[in-house]
Amino acid sequence: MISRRKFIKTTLAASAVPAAWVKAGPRGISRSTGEPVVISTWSFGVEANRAAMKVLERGDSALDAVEAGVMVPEGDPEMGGVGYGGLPDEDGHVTLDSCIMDSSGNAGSVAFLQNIKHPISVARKVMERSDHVMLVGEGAKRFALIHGFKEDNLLTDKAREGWLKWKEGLNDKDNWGPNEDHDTISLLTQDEKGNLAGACTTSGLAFKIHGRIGDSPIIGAGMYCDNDIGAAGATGRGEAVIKTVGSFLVVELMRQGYEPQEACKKALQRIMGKHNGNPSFQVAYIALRKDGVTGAAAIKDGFQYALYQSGKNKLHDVKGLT
Ligand code: SD4
Repeated sequence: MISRRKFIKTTLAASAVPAAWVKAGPRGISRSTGEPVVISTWSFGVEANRAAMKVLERGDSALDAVEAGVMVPEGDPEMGGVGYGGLPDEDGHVTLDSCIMDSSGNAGSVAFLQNIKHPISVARKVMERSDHVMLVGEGAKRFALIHGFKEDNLLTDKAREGWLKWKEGLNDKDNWGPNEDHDTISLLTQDEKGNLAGACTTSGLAFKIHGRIGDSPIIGAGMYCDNDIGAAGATGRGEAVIKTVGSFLVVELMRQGYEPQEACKKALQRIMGKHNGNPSFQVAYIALRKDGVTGAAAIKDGFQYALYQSGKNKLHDVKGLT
């Protein structure tokens, strides 16, 4: 059995915390500029970033900005992975997962929510108008309706056609989620005061089992924000993210002194290590540190993230780790 002394010695060595960081401590991350920053997942993040930056440039909060940003793909019927137009579950129901966190560590979340176009705004209401963090299903919908949200049919003809095609093609190799199109938006912001916020919203894996909830509404899995350190968000195979508490892990690695990029990479390596180094699925993380430095990493090629910083809103390709 490993002795306590040996355990502490080996884990300290393995954590490779930079000496400068040990001196400065977690509050040693300072902010170099007052410039707002927005980072988000996938190519539609460019539009979402634009909406979020508009809010930040007005001088409004990081929280207002993340909500406004992710509402763009949520409201877009052409977007198959988020909100209205999202691909349904195996029974043809569009079920939505969302979470939001502010700079004070407040959090709100909804899961398995149906017929409400902007789940992120319901998540924010849960945060601000209840003393709970997470509401699911019928209860979440009832909460939304009493707060003035309207019911909508979220299943577009395009998504219904896609679902029918999937159903007609069912075979014995089907694995409830053959579709590796990833479309979740995680979006992180920093406002001019230096405060951070994060949001994550999705219709989840296409054609999932009815009732399945992914990582996106789970605080610490799909997204996490700690105003002293940084924020992180996820996209990809939610089950793998939940099992490693992915976004929380990225933030904790930044707390230990890892650069945002390295923190994303290390958190993915945790997943890869549990799948013989080469999982068959995609997971990607984005990170925004308190000093405005960002990072991103993905298991597979094909991941893109959008970064709006220093007046430029650009899409970046990420090379996969496998
Ligand atoms: C989920 N993480 O429900 C989500 C899916 C996703 O891009 O990210 N798609 O597991």
